Amino acid sequence: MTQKLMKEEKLRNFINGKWVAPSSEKYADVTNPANLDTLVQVPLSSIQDVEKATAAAKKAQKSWALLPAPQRAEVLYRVGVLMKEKKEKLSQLLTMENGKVIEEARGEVQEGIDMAFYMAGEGRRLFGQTTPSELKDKFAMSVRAPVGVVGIITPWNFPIAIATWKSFPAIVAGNAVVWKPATETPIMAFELAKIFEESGLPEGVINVVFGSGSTVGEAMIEQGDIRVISFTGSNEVGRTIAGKCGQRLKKVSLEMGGKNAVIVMDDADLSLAVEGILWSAYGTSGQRCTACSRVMVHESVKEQLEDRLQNEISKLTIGNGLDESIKVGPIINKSGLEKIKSYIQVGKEEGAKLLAGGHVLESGDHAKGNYFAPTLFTDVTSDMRIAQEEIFGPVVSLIPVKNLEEAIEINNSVEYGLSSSIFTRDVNQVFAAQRDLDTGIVYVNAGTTGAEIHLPFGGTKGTGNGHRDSGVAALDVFTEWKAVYVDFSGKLQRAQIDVE
Ligand code: UN1
Repeated sequence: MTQKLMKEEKLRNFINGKWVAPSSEKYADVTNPANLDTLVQVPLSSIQDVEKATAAAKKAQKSWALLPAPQRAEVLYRVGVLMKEKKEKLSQLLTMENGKVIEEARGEVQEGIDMAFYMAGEGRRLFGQTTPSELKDKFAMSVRAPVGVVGIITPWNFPIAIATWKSFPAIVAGNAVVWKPATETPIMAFELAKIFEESGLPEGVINVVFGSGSTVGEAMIEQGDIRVISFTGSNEVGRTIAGKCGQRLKKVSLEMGGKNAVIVMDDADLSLAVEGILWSAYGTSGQRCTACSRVMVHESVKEQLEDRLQNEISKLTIGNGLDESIKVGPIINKSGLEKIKSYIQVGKEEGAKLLAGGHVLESGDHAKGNYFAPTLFTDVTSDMRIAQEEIFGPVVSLIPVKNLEEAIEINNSVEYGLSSSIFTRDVNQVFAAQRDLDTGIVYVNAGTTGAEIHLPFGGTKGTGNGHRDSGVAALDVFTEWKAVYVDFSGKLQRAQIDVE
């Protein structure tokens, strides 16, 4: 099926501007989760490939950083134009390798295009600061300096958008990149690398090494010349990376899980709330860090909300996302499916009431892929595991609450703090909620998904370690602040001492 869109059967690493086979000569199959067809083979690279990529990046970075930032930005601008030209092809390939429905795939590619143009603009800003000196005839400023070689590790659930959130700010700031994409979704990385090549980006500025986290990811952390690791993925892997980077005093930016909630107050526009919940809970089959998996509903509208959600869930079409009429695509792989299934059992044992779904879809066309029925539990209490742990699938837990205070307390009781939302028409509740919800992203009268690329993306507590992807905040990950003092007095002035 990919034949129409790409001719390669085996992908290659992209190192120093060349397409090269992994030195291990090992490959794994990449499977379309909608029908289990094999799409391509992805290299399982070895440590040597990471070493080569790092050396190439180190060599390329110096002259790349000397190129004026507006010129670096022009390359990114061309990347954006090329992505725009190839948007439909990229979107179709994305649906094939990841499973998300075509409308969402187009949205994700658009996120990458937006990021290219946004970061291209940043090449003419990269603002520093001037600060008055305490001494006469002395000028003081803070400028952003590139870190050098940076390592990025990207997940399968947003294989192109998240890659752009990390690589574009890195590049515009004058860094060179070693990039390990997820082995489940290497096609987006391959296509983006081709676009970089076509855009005229000098060789070695971006290097793509495909392979496993335990070999390629670990080797990246081991490389002394890689000064930053930016990772999006699971909490468990993120904690391991943080530990290893901490040992080596390597800067690390982590973006991990979520247990995101929608709050529905008694004065909410219920139709809007239902739409918001459906879109953010079952879109991407719940496989977003931002996906809604809890709904705190005011007890006075609980039954109405349950009925409406049940009714709408029954209308959701589930299948191969290339078909424009499909609303919910497959789960990425069998182990994802098993994990979701196990949480259904947990929810039942904990005493939650199942209102919809709760099973794998195995008949007809669904038998060929990894499909899970959109699921709704109700009468959930906040202490249940299904209300605390990230499931990463289309499973929502309704938790009845008495007031906003209780809803906020429950929202904040989980280990994560990525995204939250409130549906209400009361302006006082809006402002109280945006202040008190302990998450990096808060929505009012919208679901928990749909972050825009020019705002900071990330969360509090177990979601990350205080850094942010995208937005201008991303530059903080990929630059060092340098304080520069220029003394034009012609004499040696001693700070703190020669102050009159
Ligand atoms: C993710 O799930 O890791 O806000 C990224 C959103 C998307 C990005 C999600 N723009 O849902």
